[in-house]
Amino acid sequence: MEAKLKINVIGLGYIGLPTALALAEGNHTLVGTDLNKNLIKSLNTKKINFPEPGLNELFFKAIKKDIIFKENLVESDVYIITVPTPHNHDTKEINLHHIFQVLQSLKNLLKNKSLIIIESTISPGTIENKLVPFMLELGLKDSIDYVISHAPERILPGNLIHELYNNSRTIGVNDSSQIEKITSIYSSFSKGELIFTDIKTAELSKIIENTYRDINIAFANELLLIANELEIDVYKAIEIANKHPRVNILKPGPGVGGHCISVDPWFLVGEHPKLTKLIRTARDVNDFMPKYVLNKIKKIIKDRDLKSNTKIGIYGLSYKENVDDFRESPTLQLIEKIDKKALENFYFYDPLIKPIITDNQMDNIYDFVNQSDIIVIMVNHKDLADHLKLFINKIVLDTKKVYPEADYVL
Ligand code: SAJ
Repeated sequence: MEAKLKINVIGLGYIGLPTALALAEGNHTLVGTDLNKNLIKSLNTKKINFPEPGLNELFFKAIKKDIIFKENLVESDVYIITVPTPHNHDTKEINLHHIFQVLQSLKNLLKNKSLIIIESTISPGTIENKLVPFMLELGLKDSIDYVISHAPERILPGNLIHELYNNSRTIGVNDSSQIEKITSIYSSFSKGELIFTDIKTAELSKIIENTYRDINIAFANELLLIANELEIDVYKAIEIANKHPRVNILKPGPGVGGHCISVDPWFLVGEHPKLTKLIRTARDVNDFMPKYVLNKIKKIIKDRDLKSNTKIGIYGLSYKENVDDFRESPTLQLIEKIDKKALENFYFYDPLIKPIITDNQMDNIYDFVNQSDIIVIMVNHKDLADHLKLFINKIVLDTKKVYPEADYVL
């Protein structure tokens, strides 16, 4: 039987929490840490605070296995770091602040070759050029006081549990003596293949997965712009093209949001500006889409000779369907582009987003629809299908191609 390890998962967000829960189901002893007091309180009173199919069941299984949730780090054999790595909006550089903070707090807990696994997305070269030197300044030597590995997550919000258990995983580690231990950790729940490589290759592979998707979505979006100019249905053209055995064009839409696909490619652009023409252009195409939605709204108002104070209801604030995450969402990008004065004519509704994140955000779909002359569908939440009948006498712009009765598609 494999050795039982004590594992501290640090950062209990979309990735950290499910990972800690899945690990707790296996043979290891689990502590989940987050500096958000309210989150820890809620977990300790057996409440999960984000909607994800299957997560609740997993949570209660982990509780039975005595998982502990705490605000502080706990001395362990393994530390798995799953804190956010946002990017700086102006310079596009990665912001490692949260990781540095965790490493600093780990200083007095690390013993002979404690294993640190970074699951957070980091740009290629981060461990070698930034984290190892940071640890050295703290007086900690790589491969003596600790060993570091990079095991980027690969899970899709909305299908998180299935992908957590079934996706293959990339694991970057430069010290091969750690492979057995890391295998015992991830194979305790993952049915996917564990692909070991060096750290820098693992860092790059994660970024290019999301960059690949960004470029492909940008292609679909550019096709939409072309087809609209040609006055043909882009969805039909894509459907036909996709019959080719080696063509699989993605779906155009109102833009790309989320903390992954709309962020990670910038790390490459920021660090290799001369080599990333295609990647940069794809980002620009996707970033243009919310503005294109806004232009379309203006055109509808003009073509229909509507008043300048026509009320516009935007359905959807999250970055995609059935998640409550609104980071970098196309709707938030659109809001940034609306003139301050015109903003008072816009209303926003999202059944999954309870905190107030913008002006004129409504929490009742009936009031929202009543207030609006034009409704713009930005996100295809499951809730939408139940309420489409309310839109019947409204002018509807559908950016997701989900409402056959819509007056306009993007
Ligand atoms: N989108 C389109 N058209 C499409 C597909 C997506 O416009 O055909 C938009 C979505 O509406 C959304 C954005 O792109 O705004 C991103 O959504 P997504 O579902 O494609 O991906 P994420 O950001 O939820 O998760 C991604 C995944 N990466 C890849 O598929 C390569 C996931 O596997 C990663 O684990 C995750 O990023 C991450 O954490 O890096």
